[in-house]
Amino acid sequence: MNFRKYLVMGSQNCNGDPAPILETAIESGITAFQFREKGDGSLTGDAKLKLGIKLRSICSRHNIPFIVNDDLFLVKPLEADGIHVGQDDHDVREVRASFPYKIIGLSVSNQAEVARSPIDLVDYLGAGPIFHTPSKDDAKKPVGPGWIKQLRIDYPHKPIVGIGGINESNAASIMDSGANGVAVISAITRADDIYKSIRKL
Ligand code: TZP
Ligand code: MG
Repeated sequence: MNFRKYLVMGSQNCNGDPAPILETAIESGITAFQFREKGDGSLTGDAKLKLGIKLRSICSRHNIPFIVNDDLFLVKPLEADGIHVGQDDHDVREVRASFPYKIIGLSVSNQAEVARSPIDLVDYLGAGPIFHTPSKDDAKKPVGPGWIKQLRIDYPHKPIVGIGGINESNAASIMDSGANGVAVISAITRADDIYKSIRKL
C-alpha cells in the first residue's frame, strides 16, 4: 500500500456528499482512503453502511486501498482492504486473529502506547496527533514531528504515517522526519481548491 497521501474522511467532515470529494481527491493524487465515520454528526447503522458501500465502490474503480476505521463489522460487507484501530478500539491481537490477511493500522501517540502494543502484528503505524487538529474532539496533546523521528529509529522498516493538523505548509516536515506519508482530513475536506492542496501535500 502506498501511504504517501492518505485521505481519512467521513460524512461528519463534509458539508455535503462525501462521494464527489473522494472522487476529486483520487483524481488529484491521493494514494489511500480511510472511511472514518465517527464523532459528532456521524452516521450509524444502515446509513453508515450505505455510505461505506458508495465510497468503497469509488475506491475499487480507481484501485485505491480502502481501509475502515475501527468498525470490524463493516470489514466484510465493504470488502475493505484493511482496518485502522486506535488505542481505545479493538485489541490488535483480536483484529489480527479475525483478519489474518487484511492490512491493519494502529494509532500510537507515545512510548507507553507503543510498549503495550503488539507492533509486529500491524502493517503500519499512525503517528500523532503531530499538530493541533480541528477534526478530533478527543485528540491527545500534539506530539510534534519528533515523534515520527523516534518511531523511525525504533522501527526502521515499519510504514509510518503522520496524522493531526497536517497540511500543505507542514507536510514536508513530516516526510523529512522519516514518515512514509501524511494522513489528513481537513487539509482536503476543507480545502478551497482540493486539487492544489493535494498536489502540495
Ligand atoms: N487521529 C489523530 S488526529 C486525527 C485523527 C483521526 C484527526 C486528523 O484530522 P486533521 O483535520 O487532518 O487534523
Ligand atoms: Mg479509534
